[in-house]
Amino acid sequence: PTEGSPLTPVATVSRYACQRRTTLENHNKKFTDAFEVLAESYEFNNMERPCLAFRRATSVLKSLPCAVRCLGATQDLPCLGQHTKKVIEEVLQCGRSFEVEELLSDERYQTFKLFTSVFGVGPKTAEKWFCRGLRSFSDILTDHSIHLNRMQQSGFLHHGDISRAVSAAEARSLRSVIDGAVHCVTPAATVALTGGFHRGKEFGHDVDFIVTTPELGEEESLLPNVIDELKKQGILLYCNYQASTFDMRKLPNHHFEAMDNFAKCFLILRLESSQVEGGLHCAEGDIRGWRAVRVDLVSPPVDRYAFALLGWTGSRQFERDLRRFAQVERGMILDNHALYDKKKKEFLAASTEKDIFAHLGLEYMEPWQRNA
Ligand code: DGT
Ligand code: MG
Repeated sequence: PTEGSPLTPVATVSRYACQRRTTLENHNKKFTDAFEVLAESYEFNNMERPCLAFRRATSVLKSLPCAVRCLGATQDLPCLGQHTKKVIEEVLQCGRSFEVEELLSDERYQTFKLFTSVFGVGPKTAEKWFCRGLRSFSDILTDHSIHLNRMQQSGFLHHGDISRAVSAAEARSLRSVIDGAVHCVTPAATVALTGGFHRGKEFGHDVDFIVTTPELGEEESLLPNVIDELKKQGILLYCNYQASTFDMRKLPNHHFEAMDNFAKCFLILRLESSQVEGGLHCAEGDIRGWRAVRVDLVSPPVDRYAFALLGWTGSRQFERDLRRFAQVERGMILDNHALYDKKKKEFLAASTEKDIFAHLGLEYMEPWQRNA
């Protein structure tokens, strides 16, 4: 039998992304690209369940070691419902899905896609603008009854640059920029690259870092000082700093969509072309000599470092399933701050990511295997 035929015995695929090693090599891109459009469209319509169903299905197909070549090959796979199978069948037969094609040319989908590409604009704002009959950036920017917050103003100002992907070379260069600024203000502090680049991605929409201090409590002044330093260097184009609201007595929250309570800042930085090996990944920026890049810094207390690292490394689907696994299979609550055992009524401490996998009774997975 050929690869992917229903006669080939396949090892059972777990319902949880945290039990599937998923690298960046996706053999089922033609299906997962279609699913992504559907998931996004449901997200734009505030329909969480079907949105998550398509995200889960995407993640299952991404984990497979080979391409799905017939519908029969999907029969033992978890998380694939009728709707997803119908799309797979269409793609197998016609090379495309008509439902997806229709969405891609749908005015509502296109407008939401455009509006949510702006930093600071989510589906709710996009909906508000769409309902007012706005369809383009110029519609928004010339409508004086629309109030843009500071984040959205910067989002529009730098849209050309920050809507372009950040390359791994640019992420490396930003790492030395952040390293420099952090060590200038706190020599003992540590900087770790996290998010998609930590999982080995070649491109990302931003660059994420975790910074902390070896001395508990010293992290409190870290980000404000780093921000001052970046300002002094003249490379801070936008900054939204959120002080910590972390309360260690509080139980963790298994809802992934809630952001964590660590001190963090969402930045737009100016990256010089001369600092990037091979130049910028942004043609306009290369001519100009610099580009704007989105950077997130999060600064947990050192005793929560492992939880923060695990939570910020992603992928989002990996994180959702890690929390769901903890809750459903282990009776534990996991978030970016802590792990709590509900039966024993106790917090489980961890100083490395491996400790957390071990508490959960999961085999350890390297960041590059978490591309669910
Ligand atoms: P990208 O798009 O190339 O930047 O891809 P990622 O994986 O770096 O995604 P990003 O930067 O949006 O988020 C990095 C990680 O941060 C993500 O994998 C999990 C965490 N994170 C981001 N947003 C949220 C959120 O709303 N809630 C929670 N709990 N974690 C989040
Ligand atoms: Mg990222």
